[in-house]
Amino acid sequence: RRHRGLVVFFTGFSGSGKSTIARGLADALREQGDRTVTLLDGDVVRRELSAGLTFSKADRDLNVRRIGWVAAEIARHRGVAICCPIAPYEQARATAREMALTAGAGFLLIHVATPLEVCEQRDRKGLYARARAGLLTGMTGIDDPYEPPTDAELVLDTSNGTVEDAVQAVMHLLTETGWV
Ligand code: GGZ
Repeated sequence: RRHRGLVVFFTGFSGSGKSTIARGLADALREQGDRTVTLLDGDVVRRELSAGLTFSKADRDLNVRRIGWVAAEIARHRGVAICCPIAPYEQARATAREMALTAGAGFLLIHVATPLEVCEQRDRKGLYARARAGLLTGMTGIDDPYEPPTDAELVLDTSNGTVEDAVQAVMHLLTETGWV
C-alpha cells in the first residue's frame, strides 16, 4: 500500500473542521517526506476548478465529481490527494470512491461529524446566521440536506478534542492500514 496512491476524502458540515484537519494531515504527511501530497482545498477548488457553480444539488454533485476525478488522477500517479468538500450526497461520494479505486488507488472516507450546533456556534463566515435570518437559502444542515455516510473509514468530531488529536487519529488509521 505504501507504493499505491491514496485519496483521503473528508466530508462534513461547513465549520466542522474538515479543512483544518486536512491541512494538518497534509503537513504531517509531508513531514514524513516520502509521499507527494496534494491538498484540494475547498475554497481553492470552488475558485479554480468549479468557478461558476452554485450550491444546487446538480452543481454540488458536479463539484464533488470534479474533485473526485482530480484526486483519482493524482492517486493514479501514486500521490496522496486530500479533499475536503461538504459532499452532502451519498451517491456523489460513492462516485468519488469508485473513481479512486478504478485508478488503482486507495480511498478513505472520513466523516467529520461535528454536530451542527457546534458548527453553527463557530459560524466563522456568518453563513449560518444569514441562513437562519432567511438571507441565504440552501445552506447545508439548515434548509439543505446532508446525508451522513454509512461507509466512512473513520468518524471524527472536533467539538471535544483538538485539531491535533483529529490529525493524529487520521495518521493512526493510515499507519494501521499500511498506507504510510
Ligand atoms: C453550504 C455554503 C453555502 C451553502 C456557501 N451551503 O465554511 P465554508 O463556507 O468555507 O465552507 C462552505 C463551502 C462549501 O462548499 P463545498 O464546495 O465544500 O460544498 S459542496 O461539497 O456541497 O459542493 C461554506 C460555503 O462554501 N457555502 N454557500 N448554501 N456551504
